[in-house]
Amino acid sequence: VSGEEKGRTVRFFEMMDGFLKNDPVSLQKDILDHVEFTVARSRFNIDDFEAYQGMAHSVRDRLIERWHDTQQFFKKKDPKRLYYLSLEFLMGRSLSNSIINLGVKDQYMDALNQLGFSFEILAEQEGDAALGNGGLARLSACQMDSLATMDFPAWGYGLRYQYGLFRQVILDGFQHEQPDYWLNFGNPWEIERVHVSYAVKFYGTVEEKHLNGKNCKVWIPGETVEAVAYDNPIPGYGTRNTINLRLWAAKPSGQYDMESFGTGDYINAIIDRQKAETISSVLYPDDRSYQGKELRLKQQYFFVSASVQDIIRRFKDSHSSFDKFHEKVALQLNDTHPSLAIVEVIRVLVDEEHLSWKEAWDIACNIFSYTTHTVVPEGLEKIPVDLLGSLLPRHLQIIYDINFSFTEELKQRFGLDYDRLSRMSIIEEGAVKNIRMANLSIVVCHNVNGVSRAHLDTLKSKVFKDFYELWPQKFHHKTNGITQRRWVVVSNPGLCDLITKWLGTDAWIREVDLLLGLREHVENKELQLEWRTVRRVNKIRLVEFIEAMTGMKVSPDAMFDVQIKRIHEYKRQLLNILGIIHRYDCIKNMKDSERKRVVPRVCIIGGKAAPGYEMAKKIIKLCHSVGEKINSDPDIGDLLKLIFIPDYNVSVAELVIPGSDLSQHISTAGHEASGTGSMKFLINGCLLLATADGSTLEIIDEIGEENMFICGAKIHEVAMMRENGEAPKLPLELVHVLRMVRDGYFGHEEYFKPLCDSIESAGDFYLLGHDFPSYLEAQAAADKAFVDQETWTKMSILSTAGSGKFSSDRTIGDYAAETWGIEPCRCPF
Ligand code: NBG
Repeated sequence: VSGEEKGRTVRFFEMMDGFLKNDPVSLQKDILDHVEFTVARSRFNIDDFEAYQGMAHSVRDRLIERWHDTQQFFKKKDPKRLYYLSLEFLMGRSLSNSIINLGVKDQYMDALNQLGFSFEILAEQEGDAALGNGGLARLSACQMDSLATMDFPAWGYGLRYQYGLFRQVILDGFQHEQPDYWLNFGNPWEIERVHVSYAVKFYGTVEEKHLNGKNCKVWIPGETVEAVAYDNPIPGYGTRNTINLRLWAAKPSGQYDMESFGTGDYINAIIDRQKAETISSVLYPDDRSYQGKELRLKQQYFFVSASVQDIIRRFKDSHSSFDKFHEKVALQLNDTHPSLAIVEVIRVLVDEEHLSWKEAWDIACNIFSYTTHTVVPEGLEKIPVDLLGSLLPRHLQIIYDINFSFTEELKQRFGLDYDRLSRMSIIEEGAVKNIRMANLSIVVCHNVNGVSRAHLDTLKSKVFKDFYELWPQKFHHKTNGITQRRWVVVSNPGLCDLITKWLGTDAWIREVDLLLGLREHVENKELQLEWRTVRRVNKIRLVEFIEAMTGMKVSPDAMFDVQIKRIHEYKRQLLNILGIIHRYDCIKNMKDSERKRVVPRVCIIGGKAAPGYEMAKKIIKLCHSVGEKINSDPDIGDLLKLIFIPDYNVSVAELVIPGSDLSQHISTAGHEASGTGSMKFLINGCLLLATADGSTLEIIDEIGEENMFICGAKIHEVAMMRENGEAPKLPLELVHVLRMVRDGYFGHEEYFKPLCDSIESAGDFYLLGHDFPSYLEAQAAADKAFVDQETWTKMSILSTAGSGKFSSDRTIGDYAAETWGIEPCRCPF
């Protein structure tokens, strides 16, 4: 099947430096060679995009070299490997990150300067790889960076969607979705592996056969699709290790059905086969519900089947039995989306490798672990039994077998407690029978984790209560983290240099706890001044970006108050906007003397709404309508501005975060499993205005509540209010603000009515009414702190200093030691 790890090794381990030289002259030659021969443009007439392509291909060569060295080394050492399965990876751009991690940034800068190109302009040519929706997808990208940097023998597996997350275009304040055909101009960061491909089967029937003295199940598929590998090298920082993210693309199978080709309808037969490609064509743009869609299920199985075949093939290359499989392989499920991998492993081991059920079961229970990102039971993924049975008939049998043994175990343990049995069963009975993918995952996985401490509490007490009672030892939390390489070194070079200068070392880029050392200098006036200067430069960069995107000029003297994330009712962008209306209204009613004391604000909101999520789309429109009113009000001037940044993505975040003063993370307590945006702001020295939810609670522990602006009901209070079912009386300020919206102060009163209703007459599920006063207080406290720039700067320095815990290096270190049992395997040269 594969040639990638076969063939002769040509004295690999004796070569110290690799083939490629990294001095500026060699780099120039490589860039120009690629422009001429890879991009096929004349080197005498190169535009920025072609120069970017030439440069990207030269970087790619260096990545490939290290990739080869790393894979050869892993193969020789044969360590236990981690396979990270995720249907989503939000990688963003690769150019800057790659040259930084490869340690060749300065050399490239010199090379480009001599060629007369600006690195910044070339970097701007690259589009984002947006093969994911939101937090879950960016988390997997950060974790890949840490896995590589920490030398872990790991692979990522996912899908190579042809259309990534839609582009958000705003017309008259409304969100429109445009397809992101991101591969249009080629993708220099991937390597197509035509020789690494696997047949993935669908539909058909299962037959009983008697083979080699045993009864076997044989799956006769009705359709076969080919999965072709595309490898995306992920370079570690400060190491030669470069690991792999292997993404699968669907292609028509090489096996021809002579029947249909024989009937004379040659064209239609080909068109039919071509449909296979649709499996990997498009990413589902909803970050929460995927229920009951056949194509989605096909995507899940397609990627899982190819990955499992690949993993087993790699293992068999160097092992003749499965005795050591669990010592060599750990599989991590990023949410339940890849959970069919469990069933696929059992199927392959039993039906194709002829292990006994018991052997296959033991292996599965040893190798799989599962991360959940969900906070409410309704958010858990379910697949209709009929759908799964028709698409994957053999897998349905296996799921029933697993469920049978599991329910027997439950009966032994709890007796005939039918309520419990029906709650915990993998099969949900009802008008439509469903498979509960989370239950399947918990039953098999040896380790189930939430993504923050508070999230684990919710899992234990609510979402997986029954399972926690049964297997308390399975449940853990691994607080999320983000990579300081992308989120400081790449995106905030000014701050990066400043930190390195004051710590006297750049070692914090690998050992982030060293940031604590900044605390010693927090009172130092020189540091404070330099800190402010760096932040000011970033703000000016953001001002220019805002002008380019929206045509609005804003003042860098104002406080930049930012909320960027997916638009969701629970994330409460609505609370933010209503707070802005309140601020606007207050300013309008102030006397001139009072206005002098107002801290000017630029409020920035950005994020995408799932295409079918009406309320979220209304929130976007409200933001625009309110913005139009405020921004064009001459009476307000620079005291208040509201900007919506369209098409929020990783690259936009890289620009906005370093230039923000204040950022908002104001989910209704108990609804954000973790939240990782807050961590990116924190490490960049932006202060947080937040509710006590998800990871915020742990940020409070690290930097102290006095360095943040905390508001809103606590998790247990939310639970109590919900239980009591009483709709709290709305505060007068909020009633007034809602009246303005209802009365058409911002136009579109009919369109906005459901937003007002959700608070005033539909029970205010997200408790905007309850939290509004304390939210305003937290905002007032932020204003007050901002006036005293010295205090603000100290809070900012302490935020960065205390952010170490929230590095994905820490998270990955914890997973490696506590869940996966893997060790670093560092390429020696
Ligand atoms: C998100 C949660 C966040 C969490 C990230 C990463 C999805 C589906 N879920 O709270 O909402 O930080 O996952 O764990 O993206």
